[in-house]
Amino acid sequence: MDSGSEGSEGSECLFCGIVRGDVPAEVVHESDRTVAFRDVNPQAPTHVLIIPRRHEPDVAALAVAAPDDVAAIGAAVADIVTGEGLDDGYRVVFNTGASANQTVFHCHAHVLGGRRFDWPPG
Ligand code: DGP
Repeated sequence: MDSGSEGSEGSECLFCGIVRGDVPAEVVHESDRTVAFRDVNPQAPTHVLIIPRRHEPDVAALAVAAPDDVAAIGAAVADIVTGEGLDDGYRVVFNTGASANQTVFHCHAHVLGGRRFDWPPG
């Protein structure tokens, strides 16, 4: 199973590697439950990924297994909005499943800001 495959975890999961510090990342925020770092392929002037330290494949699975981690992601969003100066507006996205272009199957919230966003999304 490759590093981004559904169900991978532990040493097989890219984002678990970032949590452990084995995979380098530009970390911008940490809490006891979350790590946030800049996306390697940014889609906006600010593009931060927030991940739970716990490995779950998506936000729905995380909500079942560890609802406090979902709340911790929300709290991290608030800190990142303040830290990155996104008070004018920003977008939080959980791509979930292959048809929504999820490519890394360790739950992550994209926090995007610094430009305008269209609706409906593409
Ligand atoms: P998604 O398509 O929603 O699964 O988003 C996965 C994101 O992860 C994508 O925007 C690119 C980012 N990404 C993939 N590999 C790495 C990496 O090694 N480091 C960092 N910082 N971001 C990564």
